[in-house]
Amino acid sequence: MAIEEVKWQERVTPELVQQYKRDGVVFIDQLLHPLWLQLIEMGITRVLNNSTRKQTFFAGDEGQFIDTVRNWEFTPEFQRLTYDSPIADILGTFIDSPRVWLLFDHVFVKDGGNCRRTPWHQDLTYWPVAGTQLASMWITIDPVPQHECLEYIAGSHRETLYDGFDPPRAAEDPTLPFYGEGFPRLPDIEANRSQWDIRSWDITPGDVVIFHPGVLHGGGPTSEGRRRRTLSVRVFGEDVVFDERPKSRPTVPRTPGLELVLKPGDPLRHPYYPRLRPLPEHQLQNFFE
Ligand SMILES: O=C(O)CCC(=O)C(=O)O
Repeated sequence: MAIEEVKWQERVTPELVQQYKRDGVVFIDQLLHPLWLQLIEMGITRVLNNSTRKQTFFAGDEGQFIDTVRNWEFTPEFQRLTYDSPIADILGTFIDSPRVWLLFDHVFVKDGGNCRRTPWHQDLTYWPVAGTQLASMWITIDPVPQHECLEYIAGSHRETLYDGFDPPRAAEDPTLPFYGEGFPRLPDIEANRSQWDIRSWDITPGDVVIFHPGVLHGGGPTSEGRRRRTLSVRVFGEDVVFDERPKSRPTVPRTPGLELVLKPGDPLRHPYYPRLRPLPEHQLQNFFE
């Protein structure tokens, strides 16, 4: 008998979808089957061994904080995950879009000693996109106690979009701007935590956090002896369009040539963004025929 998939349709209720729209973030326990976590672990291992696109934050610190984006093209485990698992269906339900495209995959690893907090930021600032149908699923394959969990500010996706933090200068000041133009500078949230509606959870592998890229989030430090390996799967739906960002820095991930094909306001359709739902024709072949 085949192993049973998690019945995600019973867990993703209309109330939860409403909560996502209001808060921009929801936590769902044990939504992903352990077999998908195995696939993610294999994918992260391949990425760490192969990717040349790694960025290290806080250079010189004892702990390592690596982030690497868009490894999907050469990570078959991530392809199988995004085509075969219910992740795209779940995110499609939250963004209310029958068609779902992958914006990109994003791996974060904190390892080898104390690792600082990820600075507060909104992902949307770094991406050349606009629209409402956007969501990321943050998946950890290592347990994360609440005091080391990523933190989210409920409702902030409906407020100001700030400039990003600047990864190479994050140790100096985590509010130093990424572009330095076009957006207001990040507020010092750490200095005034009580003024913000901060959410976080104790996380066991299999639990997920689904969040809107306009939500302010940060945190997730790791202490001595702990390792945190996470994958964020970022998707978008039908109303998302190409949008401009200040020219002072490239957007994330780098997409050379995109602006030669798309102008601001054009639907975000490009080979950079594979469609996950409905499944593309080449994924529908019957391998048993
Ligand atoms: O895992 C982290 O430390 C950062 C995650 C994050 O910022 C994201 O998924 O957008």
